[in-house]
Formats: sequence, structure tokens, C-alpha cells
Amino acid sequence: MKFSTKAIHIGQDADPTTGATVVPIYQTSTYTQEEIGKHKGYEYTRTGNPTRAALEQCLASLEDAEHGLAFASGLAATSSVLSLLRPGDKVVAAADLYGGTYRLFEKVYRPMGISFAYIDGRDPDEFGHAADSDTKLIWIETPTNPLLQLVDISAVAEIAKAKGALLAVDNTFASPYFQRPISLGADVVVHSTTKYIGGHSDVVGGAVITSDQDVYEAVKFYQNAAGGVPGPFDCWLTLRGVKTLAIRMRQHEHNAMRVAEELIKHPLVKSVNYPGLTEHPQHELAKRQMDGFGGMVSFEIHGGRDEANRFFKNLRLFSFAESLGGVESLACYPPAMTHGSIPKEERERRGITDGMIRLSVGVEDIEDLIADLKQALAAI
Ligand code: P1T
Repeated sequence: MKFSTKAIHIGQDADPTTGATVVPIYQTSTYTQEEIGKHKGYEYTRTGNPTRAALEQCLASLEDAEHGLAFASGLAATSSVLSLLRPGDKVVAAADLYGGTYRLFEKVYRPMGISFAYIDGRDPDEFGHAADSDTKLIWIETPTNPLLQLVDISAVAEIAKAKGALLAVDNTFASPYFQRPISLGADVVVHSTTKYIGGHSDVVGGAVITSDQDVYEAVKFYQNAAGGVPGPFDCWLTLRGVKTLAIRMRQHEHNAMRVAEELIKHPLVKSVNYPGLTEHPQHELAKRQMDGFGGMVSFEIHGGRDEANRFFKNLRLFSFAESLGGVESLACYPPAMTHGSIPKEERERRGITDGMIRLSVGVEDIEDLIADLKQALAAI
């Protein structure tokens, strides 16, 4: 079955009791059991819920994987993968990553005795150099947030295998429509389903997807034991979003490409990060490991915080907001927003300067979006 069909059908058979064509919202915390130890497969919604199960099956199939587990947020999903680690274990992570993930690593898991080494993910050899016998997990995003750098998933998967570490890929920016890391050798995929998968900026959620039975069982145990599960209505909203993922992603990409091409010509723009541009240093890798380039664009302006602020204040269509992946276009200022939890020196060392702007290009009419960006740049 092909992607768009799976998005609409997997996990979404007609409801066995009523025939409802659309998976119902099973808004119940508990299930009446027939006798001790005899029930219809569900006991308590933290442990399992049919609406959540539908979403989990659908997401697993979209990533060409065996198992999916849904969480209350992307960070809850990330945390469930980190729960596999024990004090003394080490994580090697590509340095460019969502600020909240960095905060979770540094402020929650490092004090618990896990160590984190950050390397330039663009060079696969760096993972090999940084990984030692304590390394249990390699963590990457690709494309990265916010610099749109790429990590070679197959190359890093081989290194992870040789070192006996798991490779986890945060696939939020690409979405499974454009990239399926498990097919490229990754062990675990994490999503903030808040973004492209939900697609309408109206629900927060996360997912862990894997074909590794041991990882699945450990993360499922954690999901039930720690309890960071999404409610049935949130699962239903996310599943509703998933149905149109393919057509939305195609339009996001089409619009992002046009935006990147316009920005790169603009005199006030210093540089543009978009994997679809032939100028992107990893454009060839993008073509190899992705089926498309996505809807995220970041760029640096000639100027700093004040100029960026004038740009944001003058936008009319793009909302100045955190998050990404919804149908509406958003503009964000990583140094103070998504990556504000990374100390300034560390942030700048990683290339997130005060002139950096990130766009989540939505699916509105492209001429309107370009006109909005041009008039806001003119106000700088
Ligand atoms: O917000 P939450 O659903 O918990 O997801 C966290 C997360 C994980 N991974 C990536 C790549 C992300 O971008 C995020 C959340 N990011 C934003 C809110 C943002 O604006 O970048």
C-alpha cells in the first residue's frame, strides 16, 4: 500500500461495534471487564485506548515500521527514549537540534548521570570519533532545527551498529512523507506530531516509532509506567491531520522552494538554509536520503535583533510564533524563542546568530506569501 492510502486507511477500519467510518473518539478513562482477567483488550486509558491505538498503527505504517507509541508531546516522546539509559551511559548528539531537546538533555538527564557529547552532525566520522564503549545512543535531527543541516542517516546507522549504540532520528522536520529513517538503518524515530503530522497547529503530541522489539517493549513499559500519554481527542485530531499529510507536504515543499529562491536573491539576506537549493552544501545528500526537501527555511539577514524585530512586526500573513508544520505560515526568532534555552555563546558557536530568522512556510497562495516577506524585509 502506498503512503497516501496508508495515511487514510491503516488502523482506521470501520468501527467494529457501530460501523462508524471514521475512528471514534473513545473518550473513556476505563473499560468494563467481564470477569477477573477477561476483557476486550483494554483496561485503562493510560495503558491503552482504541483511538490512540489507531493513531499508533497508522504512524508506524507511515514510517515503514512495526510499532508506534503516541505521547502527550514531542518532548515526552524524546524523554521515553532517554528512559532506556542508565547512569554512566553516554549520548552522542548532532549539535544542531531543537532547544527544548538540548534543555531536556542538559537540565534533566545530565544531572541523572547521563553524559552528552555534541558534534558536527554533517560529518559522519565525528560520530565514530565521539562514540566510546559507554555510548548507548546516538541522537540526530535531520534536517536540523533551525539550521536545516543534514545528517547522513545510513552512514551514521552503520557507525551506531559498529559501536553497539542505538540510532534515534527526530524526523519532525522532514515528516515520514519525505524521509523514513528506519528504512535507512535507524533504530528509533521520534516525532513531535504537533508539527507536520497534526498539521493544523491545534494539538500537541509526540510519537516513538521502531521495529526493534526490545526498544518497543521498553518504551511501551515506560509509556504506561510514567504516563505521558495523549488524550483520545488529541489522538483523534492528530489522526485527522495525518490523512492529508501527503498533499500538505507537497504544497509546503512547493511554497518553501519558491520562498528560498526569492530570499536568496534579496539584498538584505546574507544566507539561506534550504536543502532544496542547489547552493545547500548537502543538497546531494538531501536528494539521496529524502523524497523531498520539506517546508522549513531559515535565513540570516544583514543585521541583528533590532532588524529582525522590525521584520517580524511588519509581517501581515506570517504569524510571529513558535512551532511549525501547520497549514498557516509562521516566522520565528530562534535566538529568543525555540533556542532561547541554549546559552548565547553555545548558540552562536553552533551558528544561530542574532540575525537568524526561521520560517515554517504554510500552504497559502505562494504569491501572497512572497509579497508578505518582501514588504516585511523592506521595513527593516
Ligand atoms: O513541542 P513538542 O511537541 O514537545 O516537540 C518538541 C520538539 C521535538 N523535536 C523537534 C525537531 C521540534 O522542533 C520540537 C518542537 N519545536 C518547536 C516548538 C519549534 O518551534 O521548533
